[in-house]
Amino acid sequence: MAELDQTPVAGNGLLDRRIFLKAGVAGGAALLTAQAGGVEREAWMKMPGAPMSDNGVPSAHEAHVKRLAVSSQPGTTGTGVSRTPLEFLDGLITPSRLHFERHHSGIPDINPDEHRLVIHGMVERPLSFSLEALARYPIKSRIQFLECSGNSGGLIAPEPIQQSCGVLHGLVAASEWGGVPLSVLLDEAGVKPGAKWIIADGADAAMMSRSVPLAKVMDDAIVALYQNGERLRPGNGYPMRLFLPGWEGNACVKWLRTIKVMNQPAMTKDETSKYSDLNEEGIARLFTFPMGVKSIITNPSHGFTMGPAGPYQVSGIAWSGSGRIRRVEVSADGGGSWADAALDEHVLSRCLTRFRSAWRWDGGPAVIMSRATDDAGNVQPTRRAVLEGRANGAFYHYNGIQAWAVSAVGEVTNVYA
Ligand SMILES: Nc1nc2c(c(=O)[nH]1)N[C@H]1C(S)=C(S)[C@@H](COP(=O)(O)O)O[C@H]1N2
Ligand SMILES: [Mo]
Repeated sequence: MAELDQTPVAGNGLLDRRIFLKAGVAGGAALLTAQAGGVEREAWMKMPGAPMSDNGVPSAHEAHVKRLAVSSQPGTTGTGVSRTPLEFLDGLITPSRLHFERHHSGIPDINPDEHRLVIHGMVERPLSFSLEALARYPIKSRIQFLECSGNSGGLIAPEPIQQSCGVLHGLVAASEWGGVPLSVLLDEAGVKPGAKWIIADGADAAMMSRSVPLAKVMDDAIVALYQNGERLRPGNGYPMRLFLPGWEGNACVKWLRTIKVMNQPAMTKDETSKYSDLNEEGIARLFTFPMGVKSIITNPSHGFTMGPAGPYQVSGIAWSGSGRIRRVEVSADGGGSWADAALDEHVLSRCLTRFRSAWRWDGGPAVIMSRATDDAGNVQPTRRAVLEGRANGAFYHYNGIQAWAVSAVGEVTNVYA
């Protein structure tokens, strides 16, 4: 094993991120004590294994890795959320089965042969597309995040809520989204002069509808048909959804049914009574579209129990609705000092970026935090800065720095630092 320089680079034991370029920092392996002659054959090597299957499922030993805090409002079938279990995941892509869900009136059972996407309003030629017709257009695919504007809203509570990372922050996920650029479809319909917005409607009972500026639509919006290489899952909008890279999840209308081209926003219920941010004077800021720069340490996080004092990997995700993550810093002394984390190889625009730091935990109390900066220069704010000037109870678009406390017995909890 290579000799590692484990001189701290920031307070309370943060080590150089370059340690990840070298092997064996955590030293978790057990020494092989088996006698010469090798390892025993395990029971599962002594009989043929299980057959193939139509659909892959995770190992039964990983059954605890599932969507979290799945809840519907009383008296409804599917008005609520399920959350991505961030603390059990690594890498940047969220498995489709664990992608969070947010439905305002459950998942419609759509027959793809009967479903149509209609483009109308201020266009020369109103058009109607079947799924089959849409799927023949050139598909553009990108790996990008989707985040609900209500994500992390629990962090406005006066006292830190003791819940897992996924329960607190799991309304975010990243997928490879594949679909037809909406600009291609609108060009075909012929947008009339003076048009400035579109109104997107969903085919669910809630009739989710949102106004989106035409500039964004023509820039990079897609009608997504594919998620991680397969057709969308019903809960994520099958057979088609609007996907707006980096913009709040709510505007990414699922089960997309109509696009109306307009010269002004529609001021729908979903963008006035909800998803707008109230300031302390009681004035709502309309349309907070791009999601702010943000990062979360997922491991260790609330509910973890540390092992013995020694070297640990601190890992998490960072993202920004404005572009790429340029930098993530990690602190182990409650923000007193910071050191750059290593970023995984794939640093994509408007995507989750995995970061890792090496930390020598000395076995004493510590507060670990992460702070992201994007390539537009936006720096993730403190919790205090996010809450300043906000109305009481305004919880949308929370992107404050998350702190986890590690106690002297190694228990990890949610704290405000
Ligand atoms: N038609 C429709 N679209 C919708 C919603 C909905 O309830 N109905 N929920 C919105 C919200 S609030 C979010 S955060 C995202 C969630 O997408 P997901 O369920 O695929 O994670 O879809 C958005 N699009
Ligand atoms: Mo949302």
